[in-house]
Amino acid sequence: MKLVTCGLPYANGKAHIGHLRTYIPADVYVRYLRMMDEEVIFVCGSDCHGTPIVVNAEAEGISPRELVNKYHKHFEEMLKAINIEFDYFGKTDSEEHHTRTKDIVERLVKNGYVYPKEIELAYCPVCKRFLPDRYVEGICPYCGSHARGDECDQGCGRHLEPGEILKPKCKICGSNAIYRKQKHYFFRLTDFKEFLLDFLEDVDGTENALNYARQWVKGELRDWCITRNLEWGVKFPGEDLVVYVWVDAPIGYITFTEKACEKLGKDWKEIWMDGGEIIHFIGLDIVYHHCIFWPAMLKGSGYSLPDGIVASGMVKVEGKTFSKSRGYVVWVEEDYLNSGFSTDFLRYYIVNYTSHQKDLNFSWELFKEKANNELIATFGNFLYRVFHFAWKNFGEINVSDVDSALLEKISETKKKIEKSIREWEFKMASDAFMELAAFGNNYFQSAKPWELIKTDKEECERIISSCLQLAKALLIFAYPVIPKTISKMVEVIDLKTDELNLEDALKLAGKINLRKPEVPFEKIDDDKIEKMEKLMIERIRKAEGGEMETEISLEDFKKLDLRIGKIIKAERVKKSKKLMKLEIDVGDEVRQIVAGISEDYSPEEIEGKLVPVLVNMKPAKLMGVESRGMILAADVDGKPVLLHPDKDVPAGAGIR
Ligand code: B3M
Ligand code: ZN
Repeated sequence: MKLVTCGLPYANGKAHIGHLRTYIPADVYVRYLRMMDEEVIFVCGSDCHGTPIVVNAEAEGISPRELVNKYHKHFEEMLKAINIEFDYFGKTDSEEHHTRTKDIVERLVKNGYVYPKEIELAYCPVCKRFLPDRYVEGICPYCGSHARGDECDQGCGRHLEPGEILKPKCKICGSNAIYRKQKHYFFRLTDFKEFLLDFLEDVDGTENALNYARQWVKGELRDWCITRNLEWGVKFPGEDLVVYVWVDAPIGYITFTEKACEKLGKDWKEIWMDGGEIIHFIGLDIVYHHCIFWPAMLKGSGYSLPDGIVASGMVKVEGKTFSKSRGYVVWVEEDYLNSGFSTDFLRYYIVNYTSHQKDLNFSWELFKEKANNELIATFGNFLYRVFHFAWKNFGEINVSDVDSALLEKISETKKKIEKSIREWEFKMASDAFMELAAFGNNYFQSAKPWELIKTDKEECERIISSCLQLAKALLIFAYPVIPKTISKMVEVIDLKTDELNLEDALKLAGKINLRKPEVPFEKIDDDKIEKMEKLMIERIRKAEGGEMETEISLEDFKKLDLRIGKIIKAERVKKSKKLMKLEIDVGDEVRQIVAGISEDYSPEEIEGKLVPVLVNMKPAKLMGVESRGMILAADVDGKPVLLHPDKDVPAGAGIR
């Protein structure tokens, strides 16, 4: 029995493309394995503990439990929408999880791998509390970058031990923290150096992860502080402390396996106690935890070790490093699903953009091209043409005689896919079926069945039979990547997705009673992509502007030179429906200002009126007419309504 897991999302925020970068390939992997007759259990769940949760809950003004429930539900919905089908998607704040974590910690204690030690911890004298992990920010002692409590998130990426961060500041109130002594518990990671070196030689997985980890272990290992001053989390036995979130989070893999097995009528111990096969899919940023801490914990407590650690490369958005705070992000719900794009487009993009280990760049333009040119014009086109032709001209057809060159091609593709999957090369697998579809298009095009049907119906039937066999193979090969579309398409030739098997791609389809096919995909139009790009630019701009966007200081406000001006003269701008040229006395001079009020006011009715003016507006030319300043008006459904002072005031009176 094989277990496949995905890194657990923190239940403190919404799903984004960074999550999918790992989850979609893992889901694709599992679907292929199942079509290769492997028995696989696939689990994941919400990471509910640690300061990432507590700090965000505090910021949202709700309890950690409320926060966790909210985002857990969100993730469940997103996974369902994207067709990522875990056998179990759990939560680490469940009772079973507390029990399993307690068991492992107690075993580590019993086996002599845990010891207490007094350490200096960051403490906020204003908030009067210790500052675990994300409660403290400061400087990374290794690279000098700005870092948060337990990780150098903006610099070298190292895990930081409590007390290591330099110039600590309280994240909540901003005061300088001081260091104070307190007793904590440590795991003897240094005892595992030899074990880890061997483990990292033997374990399967992607080189990006393993190479890093080997370097770290060859360098210096330090014992690991595994307790924290928090209320929320799994209690450390006998103390008023909880275990560090990175102790309990990976144990979630075990808890969730137990739950999945309960559901499926299997025995979880076969995996975690008797050495079943365990494969972890993770992001590059959590390699240290999965290749070093986790195997040492498992070894120290007598559980089975992972057999494969597969790390996905990093994510870029429109060419820039993924960053939620800087706006380089694609939100699964808000951006993608709410815009109505087919989820299969995104699955294909993520799998097919590049090798699993390399950086994936998400660009809306490329997204459109890949969907329109590859999935629609190549893949969908072949299926639809063949199905439609066969349905219209034959209805029922017996696929018993298939061109041997075609069968050969199908067999080659199948081998390529099997090999790619074993090597974690999901792009190669999807390239393989895309090439087969292109081959199919050529075959159909050069055989010209639309002519043959008139001249040689028998030959035409042979050609279409061959094409149908190819179509059947394509449905099977592509199912793991684009399951939603394929579930719909298989109905045309009466297949069932839960019975699909790679071997069947070569078995002759036999008698088929065709159903009328639907068009497999809807084309993506330029407008929609432009809208997405605009949205992205807007978000980045906002992020750059930072605070300015929402709140401005009195200082900022004082930069505006706002005065009451008197309209001396008004005249419509020639050839413009909207614009009116105004001469306005702003106290010390008369300004020429162009305003978009011609549709709503006549020059006569506004001459002599007092209006507010932004005097230090950058000069601009509107329809070739210079404008120095801007009049302010109320905006009522896009129509301007002029504003006038309550009493008569002199031109040039300031506005505060
Ligand atoms: N929640 C960290 C992260 O999302 C963490 C993964 C846990 S995997 C056991 O980066
Ligand atoms: Zn650093």
